[in-house]
Amino acid sequence: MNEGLFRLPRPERVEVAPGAVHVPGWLPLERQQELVAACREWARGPVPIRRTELPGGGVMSVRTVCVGWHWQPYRYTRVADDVNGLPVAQFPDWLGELGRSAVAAAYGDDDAAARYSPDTALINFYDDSARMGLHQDKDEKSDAPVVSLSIGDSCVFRFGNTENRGRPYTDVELVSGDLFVFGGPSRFAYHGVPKVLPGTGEPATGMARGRLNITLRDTGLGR
Ligand code: MD3
Ligand code: FE
Repeated sequence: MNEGLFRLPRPERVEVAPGAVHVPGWLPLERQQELVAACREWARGPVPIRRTELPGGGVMSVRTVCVGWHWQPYRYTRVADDVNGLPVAQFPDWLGELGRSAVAAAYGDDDAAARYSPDTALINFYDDSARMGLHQDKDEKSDAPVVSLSIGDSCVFRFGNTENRGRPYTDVELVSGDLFVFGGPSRFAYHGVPKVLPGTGEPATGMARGRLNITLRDTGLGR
């Protein structure tokens, strides 16, 4: 049904839970292309993109590179002592500006946007089989919102509750160009990516395959 004939309309802004706002198609194609190019550079170094090793001996299926601060389970450092011992790339001013526009678009609150000052970006690359289990992000010492930008293949994003990994949760399809902001009561909710939908991306973004997710955060660790 509906295949190749129509595209269902996507709403402008959906508040999935208090403080959790999905803005479909927020990033124009040119902005997606710029981000893909920037992420490609960061993926080369100074700290190359890699699968993060977990303290329990596991290895994450997504590949991650960080900017501003380096995340390792379960803390942020300036130097990637779990990879090659080098300091991560600087967090550029333009990325903070992008974060402020994102908060303004999601919340329609110019004061919240002006106050938003992320100091780190975590960039995750998903191949066809990569996933992220349900988890909370609580290594940041700030309750500032997390801004998430998706590029490339679509995925199923699972947004849960703040209590546990179980129900209730809501599954949302995240498409290339989508923005999601998680603040307020949603900042410490469980969330994950149960699957990527291979081949759904538009190669013109610069992503021939796979999915890229960029999250902007304030570590609360200072400059
Ligand atoms: C809700 N990344 O890097 S982005 C992560 O698509 C992470 O790569 C997923 O979860 C990804 O930690 C999901 C959406 C997201 C990111 C951070 C959140 C949702 C969040 C923090 C708090 C609540
Ligand atoms: Fe997360």
